[in-house]
Amino acid sequence: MIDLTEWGWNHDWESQYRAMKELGQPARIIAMYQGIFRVITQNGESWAEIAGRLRHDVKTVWPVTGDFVVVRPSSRDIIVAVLDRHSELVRKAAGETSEHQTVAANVDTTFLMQSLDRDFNLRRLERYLAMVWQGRSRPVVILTKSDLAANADDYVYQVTRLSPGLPIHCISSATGEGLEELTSYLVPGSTVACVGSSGVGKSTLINRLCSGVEQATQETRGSDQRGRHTTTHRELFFTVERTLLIDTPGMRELYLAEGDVGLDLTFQDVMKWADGCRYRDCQHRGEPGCMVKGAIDTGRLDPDRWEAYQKLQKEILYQERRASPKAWAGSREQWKKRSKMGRQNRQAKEGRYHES
Ligand SMILES: Nc1nc2c(ncn2[C@@H]2O[C@H](COP(=O)(O)OP(=O)(O)O)[C@@H](O)[C@H]2O)c(=O)[nH]1
Ligand SMILES: [Mg+2]
Ligand SMILES: [Zn+2]
Repeated sequence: MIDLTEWGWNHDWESQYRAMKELGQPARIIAMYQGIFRVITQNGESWAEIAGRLRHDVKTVWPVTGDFVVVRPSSRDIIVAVLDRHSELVRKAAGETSEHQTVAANVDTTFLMQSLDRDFNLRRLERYLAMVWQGRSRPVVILTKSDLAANADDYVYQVTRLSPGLPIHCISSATGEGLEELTSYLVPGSTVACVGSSGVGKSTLINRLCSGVEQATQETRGSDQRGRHTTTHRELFFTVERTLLIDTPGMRELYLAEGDVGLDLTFQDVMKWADGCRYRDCQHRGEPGCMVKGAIDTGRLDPDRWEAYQKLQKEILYQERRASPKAWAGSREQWKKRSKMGRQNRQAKEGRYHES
């Protein structure tokens, strides 16, 4: 018998599941591979596929690694329900599509990983941060391969300037430097996902943190719907501290899906300046009393960061328009209304909004 609480099951999941008890038993997805899933239930690991009924329901949330689901035992378990997620990591799928790709679900902490040899890039880090904030998980920046960098502190400084208060660690899986700092995130029963470009050292780190438990490269064999044999990698692992770690596929480029909460949280400094502009619909293009321009001119706001913010905002709006063209028919008006509303919400939250 397996104790699912070790796999992150808790009272919240139990109360969601209570209404679905007659459907089957609870399970967590530990890997996915082209339509088949590796799941863990109280009886151990097995293969599962999604119920035909769910497959054709447009409202179905497609399960991903980290999801809690309800399965009906069968020769291959059948996934009959997906429990509501408390967090998720979602990006826009690559290419000319408005489809989303959920990378992992029910992630408490996300390790945003960049390596100090070639990969370090603040603009990319901003993208990842926006994705993590948007998905309601907690970001921790991990700069990897510190053994290859002579000036690791410079990089840390750059990230600190980007977002004061953001946890950041320099590590080396080769020498072990900094690894003990990460143990504070390895809370038993919690789930941590590693995200970042291919080659930054995600799997190597997971192997280190899991040493003696499991190997991140361990392969499981099964067969897909057409009966072909497939080899897949597990994506969810146990650390020594009984934390669950999710290895995500490296992304060459990250495109953001809809939602501007993540963007606002990632660019709090920019938001703060923009909220101070004299005119509420300031376009920050040289209007009198524009705080954004003022901040850039006096060196308090990095023009590259301002540009990055605008670029990501455009990208997200483009996504939203594609996703629901009707809602965006009066596009320009929507734009204005929307940015105004966002601003009023923020100001209301900070308790300094006055009707003017
Ligand atoms: N020098 C050095 N190399 C590392 C470190 N961590 C990983 N690597 C190497 O970087 C390469 C990519 O690592 P991998 O874990 O597969 O990256 P992933 O694609 O993010 O999973 C491998 O050759 C690793 O041996 C490190 O801390 N220092
Ligand atoms: Mg890997
Ligand atoms: Zn302005």
